[in-house]
Amino acid sequence: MGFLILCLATLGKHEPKGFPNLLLRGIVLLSLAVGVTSNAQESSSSELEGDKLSTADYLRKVLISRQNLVWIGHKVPDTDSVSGSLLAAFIYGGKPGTPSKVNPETRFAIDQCGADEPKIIENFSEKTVGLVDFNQSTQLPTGIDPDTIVAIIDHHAIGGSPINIPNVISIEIRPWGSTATILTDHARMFDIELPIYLACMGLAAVLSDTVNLTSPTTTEYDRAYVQMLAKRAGIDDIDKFAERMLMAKSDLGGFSAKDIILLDYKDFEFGGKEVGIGVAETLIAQPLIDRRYELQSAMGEIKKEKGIDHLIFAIVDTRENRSYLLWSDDQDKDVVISAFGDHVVDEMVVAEGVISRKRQIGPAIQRALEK
Ligand SMILES: [Mn+2]
Repeated sequence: MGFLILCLATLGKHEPKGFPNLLLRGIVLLSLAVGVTSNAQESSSSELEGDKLSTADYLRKVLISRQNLVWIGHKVPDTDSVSGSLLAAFIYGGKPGTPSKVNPETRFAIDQCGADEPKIIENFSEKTVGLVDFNQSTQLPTGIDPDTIVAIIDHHAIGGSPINIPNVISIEIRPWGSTATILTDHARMFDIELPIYLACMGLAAVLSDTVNLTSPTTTEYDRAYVQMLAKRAGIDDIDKFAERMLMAKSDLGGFSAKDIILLDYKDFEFGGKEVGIGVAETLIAQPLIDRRYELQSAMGEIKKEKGIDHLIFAIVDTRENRSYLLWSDDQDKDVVISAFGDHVVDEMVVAEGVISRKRQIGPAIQRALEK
């Protein structure tokens, strides 16, 4: 049984011209391929003597032959998870899908890009599944048997409750700004030219996840691929495209408080506690701030329904670069204050410079709960 670790030292030849020589610094790029029966599509030793096999080559080799492969993102979809599933299916075969209805921002991107509406997939029986944009069991769409998962392509921390997968599978996690950036890199490694609509969806995903390249999660790779994708998509004014997308996301007037909390929501496990974190990234925070008491009471209801230990909601003001943290009871208030300090204004903690759930809000809450 072979045990093959592929480090992408060969990636260098694929770097764009003038790409900073940051090559693979801090990139977790590791594909483990172990010849367990279900995954035994290993190269024979003679095949290994030719061109060096990159992670993406290996993934492609393993995945392209999969029957009934579907690509799916986290339970509550966002633009990156939807675009990630479209990109992965295009590169690796299989079908794209979303576990539930797409959010207003993704809808905007689909319309702008002229993409096909991704199908909602709820029945995963007889399917093999590739996961994009998450690795936590708390975010696994209902009905996916971990035994059927064949790959994970992601840019999130392994965190407190990674999916318990019985088989050894291919996992590609890079600390980049979006899953779409990673998949765009894969496409380029294979010299696959993305169709215009898909370059446009990829662009929307990078811009969404990195808040137009301003989030602390942004890397040079995200910047470089944004330029490349925008060129391919024929989008000259990237800032304007990002702004219109963020505006589409900001328009939450027609949503109930409960919907707003659950629109961009993720469950986590920190310090043995079940923790829900909802965020609303917005360019116009005031209407949401005005609804804070309504939001707080909806949070109390959701917390009870889900039976979770903590529920935190953040109004993320991407224009002013700050977040307003909300809670629904004293217990959660203590967590927020311990995580973000005691700058309490109108029953909210205002956290200056905090805009990323992944890099800032989640880790701060995790630290507070694991103290
Ligand atoms: Mn993402």
